[in-house]
Amino acid sequence: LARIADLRAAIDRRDLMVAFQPKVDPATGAVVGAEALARWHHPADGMVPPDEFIPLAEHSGLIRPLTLHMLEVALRSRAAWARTGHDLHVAVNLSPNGLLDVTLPEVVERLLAQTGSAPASLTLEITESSIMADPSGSLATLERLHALGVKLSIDDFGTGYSSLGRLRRLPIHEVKIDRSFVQRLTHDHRDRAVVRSAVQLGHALGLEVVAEGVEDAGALELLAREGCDLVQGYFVSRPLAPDAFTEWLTGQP
Ligand code: G
Ligand code: G
Ligand code: NA
Ligand code: MN
Repeated sequence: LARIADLRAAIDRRDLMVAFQPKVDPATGAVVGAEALARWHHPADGMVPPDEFIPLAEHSGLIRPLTLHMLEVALRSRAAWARTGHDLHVAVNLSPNGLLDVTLPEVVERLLAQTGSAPASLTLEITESSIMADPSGSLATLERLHALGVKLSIDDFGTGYSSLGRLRRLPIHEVKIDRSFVQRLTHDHRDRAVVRSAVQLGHALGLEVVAEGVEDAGALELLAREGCDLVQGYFVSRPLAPDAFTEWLTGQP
């Protein structure tokens, strides 16, 4: 309970930090976007991992203010990068019950206007399992977000059990191949087969395909060869604090 109060205070005081991890084109190395990841530095206990505080936020009614904070910081940061000539998109994660919040599309629309952001410069990452949790409820929200021009991405793709038929009917722009298939790509021919068919399936459905968890040069090279559109992972860069991310961007071609 003390943790919940501390998390609420951190969100209210805008103390929740955002780390950014770049998404790059594996064929050219060009930086195309960045994913915003929440970071919480607890005043007494130090860094609390998101795997702990995101579920806590979900169960204590704090996920909505947390998500709004992430959206606001992500969009403001994106605007600042654009002013220095780096016109990237920014991705924010939605929690499983985020899609059940019927006010989300209005809130997103307002934040886009306030930060002067084009809707297509925002990607919302949604896990496969959260869509399956309430297919009809989440579809309505997804369609309204899609109508705004915001891009939708299926995160952790391949770990859920969404049918291909359902995937085809969702108003999504991107699938993000789960890192469990990408991390050992160079060593495991089965993972390579999974990644190859995920890229082909995504493209056949007109989607962009992103691979996360790229940890070595071999994986990057294979993904480029398979025609994967974007890659993300420690080999390119770890998630970086905002200042470090800006500095990293400056060093890019
Ligand atoms: O890289 P990292 O350790 O930050 O992320 C751990 C998990 O927490 C991932 O599943 C990631 O999607 C999730 N996560 C990180 N930031 C956010 C956030 O702002 N909102 C939600 N819903 N999940 C997040
Ligand atoms: O997809 P999701 O939002 O769950 O992924 C974000 C998580 O993945 C974050 O915890 C981030 O720190 C982590 N991550 C990012 N790149 C890599 C990587 O190359 N390897 C591993 N193991 N984790 C990564
Ligand atoms: Na994500
Ligand atoms: Mn993921």
